[in-house]
Amino acid sequence: MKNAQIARIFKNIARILELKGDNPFRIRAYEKAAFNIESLPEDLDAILDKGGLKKIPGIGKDLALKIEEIIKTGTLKFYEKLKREMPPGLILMLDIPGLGPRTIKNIYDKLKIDTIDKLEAAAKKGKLQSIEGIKRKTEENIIKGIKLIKKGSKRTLLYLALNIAGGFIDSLKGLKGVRRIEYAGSLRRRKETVGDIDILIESNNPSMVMNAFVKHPSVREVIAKGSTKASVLAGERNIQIDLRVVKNENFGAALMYFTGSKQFNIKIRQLALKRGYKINEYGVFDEKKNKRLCGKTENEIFSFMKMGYIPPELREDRGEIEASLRGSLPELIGLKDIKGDLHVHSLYSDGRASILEIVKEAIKRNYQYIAITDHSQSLRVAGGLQKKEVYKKIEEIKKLNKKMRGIRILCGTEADILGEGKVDYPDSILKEFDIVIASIHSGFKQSKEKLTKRIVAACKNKYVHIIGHPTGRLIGVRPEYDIDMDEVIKAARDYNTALEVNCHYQRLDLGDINILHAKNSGVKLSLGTDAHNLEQLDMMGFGLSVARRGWLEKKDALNCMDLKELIRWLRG
Ligand code: DGT
Ligand code: CA
Ligand code: CA
Ligand code: ZN
Repeated sequence: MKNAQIARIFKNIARILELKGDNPFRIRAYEKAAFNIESLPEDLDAILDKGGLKKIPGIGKDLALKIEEIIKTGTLKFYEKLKREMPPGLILMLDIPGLGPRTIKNIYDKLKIDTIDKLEAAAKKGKLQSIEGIKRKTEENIIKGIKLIKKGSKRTLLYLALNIAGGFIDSLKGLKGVRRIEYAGSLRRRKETVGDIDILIESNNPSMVMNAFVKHPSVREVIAKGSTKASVLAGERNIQIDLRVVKNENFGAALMYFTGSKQFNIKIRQLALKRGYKINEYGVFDEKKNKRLCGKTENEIFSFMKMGYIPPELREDRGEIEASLRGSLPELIGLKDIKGDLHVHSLYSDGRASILEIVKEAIKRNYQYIAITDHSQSLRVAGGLQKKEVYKKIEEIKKLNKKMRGIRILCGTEADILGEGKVDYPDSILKEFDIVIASIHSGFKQSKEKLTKRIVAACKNKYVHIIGHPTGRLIGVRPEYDIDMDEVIKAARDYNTALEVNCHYQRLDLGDINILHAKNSGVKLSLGTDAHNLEQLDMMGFGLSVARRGWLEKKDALNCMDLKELIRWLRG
């Protein structure tokens, strides 16, 4: 039994429990276990033999016993029983945006609809309206959502791909004879979604590497296996992984070639050709003299081309080659530049951690400040704070600030932008916060004009510092809402309001191109994890990836200011 299959069973259990309306913590435990198992560099069989199951993060006694049962019997009684209670089509329906488990169950109970195709047909005929809470508009959204998942399912979110790829890297890097190992392709460029995973290895024993690769516990199918190239399908999503093994002297050239992007490669080659050289995946060549000039490292190639080193995140042919030739590449923002997280939810609203717990994590990360930005009064489903609770929170933070050394807690809110562009607290309360994010959480389907007006109005509000997740997209699940980004950027610039780079792996909002556009217009960006629990504070890394792809520099981001400077900006 492969790890990938066991992960799939846990994932499915989580989904069935979701349909049954089970305890959210229990559901989350199964999801987390599945996620961790997928990236394990070692077979669960082997771990079981060593008695190490419970050492896997997220695996307690109960789950360890379940893993053991699956390995020993090939199945899990608990899962088989659950499956009999729920048709497989319903589980797939959970992926449809805006369609919750309760409604899915209702549709099934009342209309006997148990596949996505049947659901689509019924929505088209207007038959779902017999279900409570479903209107014509809901049906249209369901149809749109089905289209989106049918199209979007081919690409994988960056964080999932990194998790799977990390498991392979961990197990392969320990092999004798593996000298270097790197991600290539869109994963190395940290694109928000990847089509497939590319891995490059330097080794003088390719056949040994190939054998270990196809035997990795996450592999579900071997598509091709040659002497230096192999492709497999891996993990619960069956994502393709391409592996190439090259020699030391070719590594740099191969890494550059397989990192791409394709457009970047084409331009670099053209540039070389103009100068009388040829670049391919083996190196740089002088064709006339029939001589190889370099290619051991990427640096060698960039210097040969008289260019500065171009970070992988920039290699999209968006002007980086020209900038590099001119010596004017941006100095990209990095983790070391981040002085604090500006979007975190606590127990006060729908977060899972107390302010003190969050602050301790912030200290571990060497932050100078952390903004606790809970939801506002109208967002009752997410525990939005009523007036009285706001004052209680202000008091708690005041006390903590007196007690804690080396960190400043900013009392903030993520306030809703209401229907007409008003912010969800009166000025008398807004002015009490150190920091105010304003976000849209309702009316996604309004006209472009109306949505744009709402955000522009929020930018104008003198108490609003940041517009949260400005486009509202959920990658592969919900498209951006229809707004005029040029107008929003202009308003942000004119009223000195920052736009957020929401670091949540499913949002990454703004995305790379909008970040670049905002930066070039002189708008400040603010990185916030939108963390709802402690582990999500690590999502800063994803936000940094997308920020780097958007050419963001230290000077462009609020969170790179030190505390004094930030406070001055917030008050100014
Ligand atoms: P993906 O997988 O769709 O997210 O995007 P990539 O960029 O990872 O594309 P992939 O996996 O097809 O190929 C990896 C790299 O190999 C790509 O970024 C550049 C290079 N490459 C692949 N095919 C070609 C090609 O036809 N011409 C050139 N110049 N480079 C290519
Ligand atoms: Ca790829
Ligand atoms: Ca590939
Ligand atoms: Zn939000």
